[in-house]
Amino acid sequence: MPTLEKVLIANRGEIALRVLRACKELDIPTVAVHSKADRELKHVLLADEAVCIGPAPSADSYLNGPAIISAAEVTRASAIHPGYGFLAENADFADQVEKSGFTFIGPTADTIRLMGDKVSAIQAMKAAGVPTVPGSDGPLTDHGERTLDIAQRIGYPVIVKAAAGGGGRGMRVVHDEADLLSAVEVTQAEAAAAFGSGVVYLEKFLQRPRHVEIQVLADGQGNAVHLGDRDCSLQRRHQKVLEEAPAPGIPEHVRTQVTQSCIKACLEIGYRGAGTFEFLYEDEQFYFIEMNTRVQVEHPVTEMITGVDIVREQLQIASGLPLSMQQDDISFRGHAFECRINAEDPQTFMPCPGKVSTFHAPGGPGIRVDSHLYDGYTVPPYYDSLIAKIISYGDSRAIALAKMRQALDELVVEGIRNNTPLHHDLVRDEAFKAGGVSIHYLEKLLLGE
Ligand code: MV4
Repeated sequence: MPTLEKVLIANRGEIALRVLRACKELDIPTVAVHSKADRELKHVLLADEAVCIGPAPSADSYLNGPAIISAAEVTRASAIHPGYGFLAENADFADQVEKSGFTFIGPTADTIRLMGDKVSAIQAMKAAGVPTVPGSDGPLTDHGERTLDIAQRIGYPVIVKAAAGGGGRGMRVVHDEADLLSAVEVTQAEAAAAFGSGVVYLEKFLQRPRHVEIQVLADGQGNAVHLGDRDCSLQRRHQKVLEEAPAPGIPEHVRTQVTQSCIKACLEIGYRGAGTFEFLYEDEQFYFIEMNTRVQVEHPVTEMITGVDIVREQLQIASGLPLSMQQDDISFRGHAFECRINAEDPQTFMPCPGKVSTFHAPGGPGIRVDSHLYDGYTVPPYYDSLIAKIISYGDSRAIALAKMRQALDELVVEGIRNNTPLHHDLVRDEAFKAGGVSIHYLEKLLLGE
């Protein structure tokens, strides 16, 4: 049976620990790479080998591709798992990893490049029959007439997006024809400065959508499955706060259509690895906006309702094995929530790094905690503020939510401020309890309705 000989984990925090656990369960030796600020990370202490790859700032460590590849060479690792963030969706890094003789645990560099350009991603998906947002169906090529015509055909409001953007960066909403051309110019200039590409495109602006995404697994050998959907609508400033699976209230025929279109798209583009199709969902319709070519923070809610270990599957696919399951083998059962616990001020949302004096994780049936925290660990100020993910599972949405309320009451994080109070309020919020709130709900709630 093919297997990976040694995996280098090119990440930190909870996801590095998650990858380490999956490797250990498959008897794959591990190499942790870490910055000077991360010597005390839990996965660094648990890995078979550890290599310091640079100073604390990400740019000098977790974003330093050559340093990571050198560490793989020195330790004779055979594969590199990028986790999420950092270099996970950097096509040039994936290319360099493969050209240096290592396996990149993810899709091919060409697939990452295709999806990194939102215009080519939308075109590929549309060609495969995935429903997309009415829009320019390609880049805006001039500064006038044609752009105005496209917007008029779509109907206002429209949204101008940078092809190299994504995740909420490089977008501008336009409500009136009079503002369109200047908005296009400003977005082009900002995109050119931020991403090195000023290519922009137009979409109809959906005013009250939900964010619903579809998880897929594919082996690049002609097999692809979906693992259902997740609702990630509760977000603040494009940072997800609380996710759930399945997305509540989606009619079964609508769900079947969209998941089937995702599988077809995976097969048509020869997708390999774990992936997520991001959709906006409004009035019982799905509209594709972007595809993520990595494992996502919120993958555990899907694991809870399917029993599939997504990181294990990533490792197996990267080793060259065909998918271990067919669609018929996957069943969906129950409901799961995930609360992201961040080291941040609960009022101002400013990051609050520092020493965790006490960490008590909640437990009991149906509770999972993905966290690298331990008593005495110091959260460094240099990185993302995610310190724990509390995941609850129950036979029904109401049961999973009741379990989450109890889990949050049991959670103890002392020494640093964190956003547990926000989660405490959210899991008791009447609109959230009813299910199906839009992407704007949380920010409106925080403003005091
Ligand atoms: C949109 C949209 C409305 N209409 N596109 C923001 C993040 C990026 N992934 C796409 N985004 C949006 N695209 C159209 N045509 C609204 C958003 C959006 C959003 C999307 C998902 C989750 C949270 C969001 C918050 C604000 C805006």
